[in-house]
Amino acid sequence: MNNPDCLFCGIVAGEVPSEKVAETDLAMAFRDINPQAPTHVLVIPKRHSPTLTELAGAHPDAAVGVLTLAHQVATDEGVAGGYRLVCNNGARAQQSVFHAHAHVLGGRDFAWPPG
Ligand code: DGP
Repeated sequence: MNNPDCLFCGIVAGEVPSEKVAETDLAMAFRDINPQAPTHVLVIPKRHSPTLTELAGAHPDAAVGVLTLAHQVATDEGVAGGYRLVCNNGARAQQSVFHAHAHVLGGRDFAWPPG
């Protein structure tokens, strides 16, 4: 479940400090270290999977757990009326931490298309 070489597994284990905002049995949410909006929270599965593709294939319950907690975070942060959920899936999509995660971004207007 835990990958000793993974930064976000270290956050799940409490070995790496983070500003946790919520958790369930399947997922954990904490503030991004480099926020891109007034609300910028990362939602991750507690179980290690490098990408959302692999998580959804191997552990769909955990993928649903990430989505469910993301909406709960948006509600708790007061941005549920309009927020962006970003999943950078793979290096070509600029994923930089290879433990699956979703970004919950809110509190400002967003442009489309994304860069
Ligand atoms: P991505 O590019 O989609 O893989 O996003 C990874 C995000 O993780 C990025 O927005 C910055 C954030 N991040 C990286 N290291 C840390 C850390 O140690 N703590 C926290 N809270 N966030 C981190």
